[in-house]
Amino acid sequence: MHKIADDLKTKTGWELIKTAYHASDAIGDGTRFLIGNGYLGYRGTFAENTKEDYVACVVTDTWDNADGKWEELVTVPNALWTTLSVDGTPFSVKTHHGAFEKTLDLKGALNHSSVSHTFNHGATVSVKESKFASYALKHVVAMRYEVATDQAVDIAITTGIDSDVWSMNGNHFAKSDYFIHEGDYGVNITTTTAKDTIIVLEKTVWPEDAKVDTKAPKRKAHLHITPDKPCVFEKFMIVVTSNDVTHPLDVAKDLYRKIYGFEALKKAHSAAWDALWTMHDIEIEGNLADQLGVRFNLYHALIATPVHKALPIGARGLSCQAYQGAAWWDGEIYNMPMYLFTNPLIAKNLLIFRHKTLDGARAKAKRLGYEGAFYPWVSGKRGEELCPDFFFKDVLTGRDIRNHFNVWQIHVSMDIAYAVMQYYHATQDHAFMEDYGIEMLLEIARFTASRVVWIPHRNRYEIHQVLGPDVYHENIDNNAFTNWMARYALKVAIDALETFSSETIKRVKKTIQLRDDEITLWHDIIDKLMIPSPNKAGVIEQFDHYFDLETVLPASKLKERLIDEGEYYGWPNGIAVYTQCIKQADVIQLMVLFRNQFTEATHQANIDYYEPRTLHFSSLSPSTNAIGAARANRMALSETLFRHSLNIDLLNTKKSVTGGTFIGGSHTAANGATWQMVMFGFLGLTMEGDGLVFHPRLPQSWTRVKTTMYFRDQTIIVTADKATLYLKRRAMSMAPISVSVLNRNYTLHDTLKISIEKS
Ligand code: IFM
Repeated sequence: MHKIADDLKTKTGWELIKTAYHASDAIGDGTRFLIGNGYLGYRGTFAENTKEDYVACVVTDTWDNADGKWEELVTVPNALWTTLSVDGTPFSVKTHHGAFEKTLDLKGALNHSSVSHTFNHGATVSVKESKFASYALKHVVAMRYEVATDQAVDIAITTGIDSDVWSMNGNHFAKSDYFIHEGDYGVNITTTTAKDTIIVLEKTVWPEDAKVDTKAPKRKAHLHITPDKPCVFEKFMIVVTSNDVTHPLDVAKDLYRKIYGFEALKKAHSAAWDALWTMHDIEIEGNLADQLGVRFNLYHALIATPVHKALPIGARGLSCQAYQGAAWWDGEIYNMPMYLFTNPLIAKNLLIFRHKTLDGARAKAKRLGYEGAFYPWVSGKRGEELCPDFFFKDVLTGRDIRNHFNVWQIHVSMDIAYAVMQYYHATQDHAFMEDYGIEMLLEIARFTASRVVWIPHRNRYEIHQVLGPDVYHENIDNNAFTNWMARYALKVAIDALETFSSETIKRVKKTIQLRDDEITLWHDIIDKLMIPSPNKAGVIEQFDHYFDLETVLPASKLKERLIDEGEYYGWPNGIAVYTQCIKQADVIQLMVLFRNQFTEATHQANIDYYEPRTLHFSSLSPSTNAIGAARANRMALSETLFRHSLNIDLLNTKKSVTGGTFIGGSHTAANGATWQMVMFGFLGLTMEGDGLVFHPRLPQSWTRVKTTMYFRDQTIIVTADKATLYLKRRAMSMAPISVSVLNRNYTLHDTLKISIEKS
């Protein structure tokens, strides 16, 4: 057993094992041991738990606004709720945890827990729970509940549907009616503002000799168990909504009929996960903790990703309602890259969601006096801005703070243009561009052009009053990241106009009524937009006058200035505002996106400058800096930040509740960026022209890393150790791929074995 933390272990890097129960870990463990399938997420709680223990089953595409302020995904009634009593005494993990083990099986995407207790009369009774959110039948969560004993005892199992759910912002059940279906119960819900129908139906499989009282939605079964006759009880929770199908009740009943048992369902689930791991696994030799950390993060990235529909990956995935299950720039910049190179259909889905929400982005631009598509900072289902004007509270005065994420954080539109081009580059999917991509690029360029300002005395365009990725500094001008991205967005729009067939372009131009004078303006902005470039020391200034701000080094020292632990560090008067301390990667973010356009020396100058000034308070930050540091050949720093990022959810290093508000849950950007840290950071992967570039620099302890990637319809197995990079193509009949490794060019026909040893 390899120790990960005091009470966390792994055997093979495929499982996370927790060996002690602590009541205070309820929130963290609910997230750590989460099960999910991109349709729903079921927190890693115990069957007996209730809303006080943060039990939740969060379902995609159920946005509803119950309190008039926050639109969020709904947490549905818990149909797995089950309690046990032994000879009349309630058995609870909270009080009876003699021998305890909780495991997240990453390979099979299941969680197990086992708890045992010796009662006063001498009997030792153990309860084993296994659960999975079926990847094969996305509407089903399955549970196997086993009670074993070393002496004969009478037990009572109570089970039912617990509708008293944990919901962050109001009660979403405007109406909820119980119904009986073949001796089991279901609940038919109508949500508050969306008026969606949600059906939750239980299916119970009792042991043959159970005496079941079927009168109430919470039913009790009495059993006599002996050492050679444990009780095995199975329960299934079926969830279907009117956003999935027209007749959710019929579909739920149909699924009820199709479920035969835990093992049969598990077989199909395991097969689906085997296929997922074939596409996404990264095998690491030499460091078992890193291996576990990488797989744990990939697992959480996968369970957060809807594949059944074009929907976003929420910033907290399906682990809770925090961050509203909405689309943030995280989706394009942190989650999508992995899918680009493993399963581009998912990347396409994420982008189609952005196309579906173009009208919302157009409406936002218009409302604020701009043109084109200004995507929401926090996007709802129709592209409506969900980010409220008042996000944080000033804890010293109790007053709301007007943050401007929803009006000044304009880079989200350009990030989407970047993602469209990354997708196109990786796939050459012309049809996607013709149907969706070009229109998005042109509308984003249009917005960009309407957002720049012409400064006659400087003879240039500038971009004023923005926030870059570092959210602490608001109302800044010429943010390097934003200006670069703006020029990029205009360039790719012009490229699209020049490269796609005139017929397509004519059609799209007509659809969006794009005028030629607009295109002329785009050319002019590309030529004359202020682009912050490296100073003499090679450092790019994050925004105008950033270098004049106070230097506080290391950034962590800033904390000493807090009057109250809960103070917000940013705009307008937070302790970071007049300093160079930043919340998260900003210039480094830019350099990571365009990593091959900067020399190693420039990467070094900037990582050396900015990383010590970065607080890494955003879960997005360590991963980006880890990649930047690897590009800069600052490998020790890169490794530290890599592990910092890996551990965010694994060791639950972030606050779960702040000022009484739940902000816990999985950090899907960090989960998704794990793939990037290995591939873009340690293997130095980028796309260039029609080929791939590698610049491998493995962590000290790694002896080998192996993964499978996908590029332009071809599957490539990538293996690297300290001496060799080994590439093998699966589809030999296709055109060879050009590859550059450590600045030397090769052609990949069948296999390539390249020495990467330092000379
Ligand atoms: O998108 C991020 C942002 O960059 C920092 N705060 C949290 C958001 C959601 O993850």
